[in-house]
Order: sequence, then structure tokens, then C-alpha cells
Amino acid sequence: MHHARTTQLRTPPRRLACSGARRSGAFTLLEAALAMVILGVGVLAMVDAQSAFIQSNLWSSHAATATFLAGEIREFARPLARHDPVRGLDPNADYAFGMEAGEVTLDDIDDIDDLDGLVFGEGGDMAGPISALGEVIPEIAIDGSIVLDSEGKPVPMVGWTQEVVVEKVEPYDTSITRADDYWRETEQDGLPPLGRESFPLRVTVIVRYSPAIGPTLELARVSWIVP
Ligand SMILES: [Ca+2]
Ligand SMILES: [Ca+2]
Repeated sequence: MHHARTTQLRTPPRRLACSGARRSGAFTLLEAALAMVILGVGVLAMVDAQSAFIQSNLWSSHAATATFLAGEIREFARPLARHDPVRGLDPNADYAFGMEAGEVTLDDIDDIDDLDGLVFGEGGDMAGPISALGEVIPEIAIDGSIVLDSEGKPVPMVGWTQEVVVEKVEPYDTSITRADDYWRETEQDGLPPLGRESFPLRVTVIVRYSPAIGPTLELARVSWIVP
């Protein structure tokens, strides 16, 4: 578009330049002015592209962080049994998913259903985000050092949360979700009997980021089936 306009405007000076040297000087100035406008547009466009690059770079690094944080929960859950090793789906708690009585801290989590409904991170149920080893991931400064609070303790990674949802699913069709206390004593709808603790689980991790300014964003949602 700019190119076409430039050609059009440049045509008259060339024709008039033949009629006198005095005038050609003035038009050369006009041409210089036009060149500056075009250069100006070019530089503005470059500045714009630069900020778009920074924006998309920020987006991709945040998307990578979100995927990483979801993966850490997956690794954390990998060695755990589906249900409590001692109490199973606790009859004293109406066979509910979640942490058993007496389980309070991160270290007490010893089965996958303990994770149901938990949010790791600021404003959540527990400190976080957490790593595969069950440790709170610290905030890292630009120089690579761990950010410490006024008491010298590491500050958890700022702005990030990991929410976990655990659901019981049908082994013959994992798109069917069952209630936490569901089981089948006899064959139903062609499906064989199955004990309360014998169903696969679907674990979903939702990673969110709250920027300093603006609304909280969901940046990753990862699900897997524990057979
Ligand atoms: Ca437990
Ligand atoms: Ca449990």
C-alpha cells in the first residue's frame, strides 16, 4: 500500500524536475520528507513486532511452566496407590475421596484420592506449587537465586496454583464417571460386578496463573487414567 502511494507521489517531481533546477531542489526536499515518513512507519512496525515477540515469548514460557507444573503432580501421584493403603475408601467417612482423618500436611498424602479437590499454591489448601518430590517450588529471581522472605525462608513460586480433581471411572468406558462410593455387587447393564476400590481413577490437574495485573488464567489442564 505504501509502495503504491510513494510511486504516485514521486511521479510529478520527476516530470517537473526538467523545467528548472530551482524547483528540483524543493522536490528533493519533499522526497526526503516522504522517505522519512516511510522510514518512520518502518521503524514503528519494527517496534510493534518487537513487543509482539516479547508478548508471545512470555506466553510460550508461561505455557511451558504450566505444562511443567501439571507434569510434577503427575510424577508426584505416580507411586501412590489409588486409595488409602490402610483404610481404603474409608467407611467412617462415607467412602469419600480425600485425605483421611489425621492426614493434614503434604507429607501425609499417601493415596491418589487424597489429592481430590486440593489446590496447591497461594489461596489454596496447601502451600505450592509442588514438585514431583512433594516439595514447594520456590520463586527464582532473574539472577537465578532463590527468593527469600524477611525471615530468610524461600518464597513459593509466585502466582501459580495446581488444582487436582480425582474421579472414579468405569473400566469398560472411562468416559463414564461414577460416584465416589459406587460399586456393583451383581451384573448391571451387562457390566460385571466390581468392588468399591477396584475402579480406575481419572486424575485432572488444572494449572492457573494469576498475573500481577489482570484476571487469573487457566494455562494447562492435563488428565490421565490410573488403571
Ligand atoms: Ca490417605
Ligand atoms: Ca484418601
